[in-house]
Amino acid sequence: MGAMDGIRNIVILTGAGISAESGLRTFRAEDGLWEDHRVEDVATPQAFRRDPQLVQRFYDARRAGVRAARPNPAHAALARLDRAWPPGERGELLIVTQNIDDLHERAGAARVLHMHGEALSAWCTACDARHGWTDTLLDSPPCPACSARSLRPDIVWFGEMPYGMDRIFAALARADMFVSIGTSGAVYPAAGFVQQAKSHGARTLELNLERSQGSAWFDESRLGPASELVPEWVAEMIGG
Ligand code: BJW
Repeated sequence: MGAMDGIRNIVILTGAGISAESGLRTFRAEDGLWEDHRVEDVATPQAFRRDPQLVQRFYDARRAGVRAARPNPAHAALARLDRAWPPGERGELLIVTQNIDDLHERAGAARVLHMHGEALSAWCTACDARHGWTDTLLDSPPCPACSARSLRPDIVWFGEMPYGMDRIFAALARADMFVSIGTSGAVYPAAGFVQQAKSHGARTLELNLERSQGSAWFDESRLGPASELVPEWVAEMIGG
């Protein structure tokens, strides 16, 4: 019996490392985003209240970076797996991404949940509507739904509740396999997913450039660039 036999339900967690080879900077590397910015100056609700222009400029730049980036072979491989793993036949599959880029979707993946929000979305704190957004938010444009000038980046900052937690925990409880790709394991609740999945009996695999903080929780760690490791793993799952 092969190592992948008996696996039906898969949960995949992705982080900044999967988009690094698309030219998007990670957070905690020496040349990472937090080298130029203190987390508490740009990624907290307090920062947004204190200096909205600084935060809007930071996310305007991120939005432009996301639009200029292209999916890499790791995103493409996960999209292949998504297509080759139909719910009725093979099992459930969910790509939970901490990334705010849309590279999974642009590679063709459908079952993607953005737990930390999306760069190309704006959220109106007056009427709670969300709008696809590609331009600047710096000049306080009016909300297309209610006209209030209350749009903020649709991003989950520190201290805020990540999106989709009920759906994620339900998927982790049913998972036969949990795979973590390109994340340092520094930020909760995502960093705790491996333990959740493991406690429900899932096999756990990490694909990362270096060992993550939660590395000891994984049954297996494969170290290297996502653009190589992810296509290799997907080929093991579905062939080709
Ligand atoms: C490669 C590679 C290549 C490079 N190939 N690999 C204990 C329990 C629960 C919560 C807390 C807790 N202690 C503190 C908290 C609160 C806090 C937290 O976790 N703080 C920590 C600092 C300790 N968490 C929160 O506030 C969260 N909300 C919350 O907890 O609500 C309450 C709650 C509790 C319990 C259940 C449910 C809810 C919200 C967190 C919001 C995070 N937001 C950010 C910024 C916004 C998005 C954005 O601007 O883009 O999200 S922070 C930033 O870190 C971003 C990322 O999504 C996130 C994770 O980073 P990631 O992706 O791991 O990147 P890096 O750079 O750290 O790592 C990259 C990895 O890739 C490295 O390992 C490289 O080696 C590797 N790599 N190149 C493969 N080519």
